[in-house]
Amino acid sequence: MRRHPICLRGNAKGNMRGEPPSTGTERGSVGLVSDRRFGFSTPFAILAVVLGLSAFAGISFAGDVNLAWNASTGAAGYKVHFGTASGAYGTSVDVGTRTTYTVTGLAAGTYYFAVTAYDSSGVQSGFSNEATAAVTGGDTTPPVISAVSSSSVTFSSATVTWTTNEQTNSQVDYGATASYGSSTPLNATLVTAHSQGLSGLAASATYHFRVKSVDAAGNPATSGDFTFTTSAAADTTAPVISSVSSSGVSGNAATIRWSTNEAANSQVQYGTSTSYGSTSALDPSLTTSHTQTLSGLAAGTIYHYRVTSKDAATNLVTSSDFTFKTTTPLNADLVVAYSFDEGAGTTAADYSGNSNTGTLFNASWTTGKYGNALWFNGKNGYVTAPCSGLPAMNAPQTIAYWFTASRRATSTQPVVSLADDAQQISIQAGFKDSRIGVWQDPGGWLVAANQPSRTWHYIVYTFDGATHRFYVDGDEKGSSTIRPTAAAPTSLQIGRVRDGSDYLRGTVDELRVYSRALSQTEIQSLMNIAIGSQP
Ligand SMILES: [Ca+2]
Ligand SMILES: [Ca+2]
Ligand SMILES: [Ca+2]
Repeated sequence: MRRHPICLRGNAKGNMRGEPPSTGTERGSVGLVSDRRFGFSTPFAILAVVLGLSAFAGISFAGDVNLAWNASTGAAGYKVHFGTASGAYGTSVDVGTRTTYTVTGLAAGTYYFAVTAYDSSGVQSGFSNEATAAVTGGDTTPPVISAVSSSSVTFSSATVTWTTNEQTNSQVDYGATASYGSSTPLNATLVTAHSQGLSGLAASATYHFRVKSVDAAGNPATSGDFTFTTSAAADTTAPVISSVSSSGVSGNAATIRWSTNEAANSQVQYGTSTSYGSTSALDPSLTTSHTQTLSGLAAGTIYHYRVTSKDAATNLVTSSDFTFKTTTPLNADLVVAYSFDEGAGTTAADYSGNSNTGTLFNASWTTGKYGNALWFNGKNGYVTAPCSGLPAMNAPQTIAYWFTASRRATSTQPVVSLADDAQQISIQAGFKDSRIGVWQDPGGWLVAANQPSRTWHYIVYTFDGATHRFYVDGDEKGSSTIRPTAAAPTSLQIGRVRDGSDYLRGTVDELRVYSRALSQTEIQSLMNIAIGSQP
């Protein structure tokens, strides 16, 4: 039996321990039993394990342990043994003839190492002395950050993403400068694909950010500086409306204008009450100066309206209520209209459409204010006509005509008499008691004025249901609120009263009767328009 006693020499610190062989005395095994018998007289190897943990720090990593030992004479190779309990080496590695070795990838903990030598016949020595190493931290390699980017950048938020080559937690530092100042909450979940949302950002601002990843062993990595710029702030403010106005109001249309303090679209809601009910066509163009035309309106009607504008961000504003009143056409409610322009014959056409054709008796054609007119002789000249559509005496009405007196009137001289056949009740416009005006019979003056000069004058009487007004040449000369008789006329007389007791001496032209009270403005318009050319 060939013996290979092992002499364990001291390690670097000079302490050396001899260990009994783990196997018996059979051939191929280390015969420490024999060695004990024969002593360590024949050294096979001189082994001393030196841990190079700190000495090799420059090339080592946490989790790695560097070992070195003395060469043993006659050794064909070495085996490194290690485990987590002293003397219990669960792992062995044949490292060949080398005398240094690095055990890698160890988890944190305390490890125990020893080395054996074997000869060319495979006979193995006993264990060398035991070296220990405390592995702390394990992984000391920081993560590698890549693919840092920002996305989904809005006026107040952004998303930052990145990847790491190992699983790490996630956090982002951000701020107005590369000094940052704000951080997202640490997301401790270990991942390699990272996403962090940033919120509460300022609009239209440039942000600096960096990402941070720490691996499970606590090795941190921080990216370089990146930036993104938030978009402009979202518009959440409705436009402000000003200068709402109506203009160009006619009998059936009106133009509505308004301004807004920012570009917005245009629409008008309108109707005969504050419930509106109608809307103009929406003009989607964005402008600060708005114009909408309303058409198809009813004449002489008060309209309520309000305007709406919506900005590009669909913030809507609606104005308060406004009103306008459509105009009434001059021919509205015209029930009798004689131009007396025929110039010949015994009839006078009614242009009102009511066919109240006048029949002439001893009335003469003459030159009028506009075209021709009729002259009444003060004795037996008159015109009589039916009175279709003529208002009752106490109903709103207007009697209007051009007149020129041949001489100053001192007696009753009716120009127009609207009479009730049955009771001879009448409303008469003309001269009475040296005045000019309108009276009811029986009764007296409803309203009157001094006689004007003996030239053409435009004489107008209106009653709106409450107030009588008397105009000469467009100027109001008198008014009253006398309650008139309720009789409805059944006869229209021009130039006399129905019973023939009084006759007019003078010229009458452009006689109109309305079933409504014209305004002074309308009267002033009417006096300049001949019936023949009235729209
Ligand atoms: Ca690492
Ligand atoms: Ca806005
Ligand atoms: Ca005429």
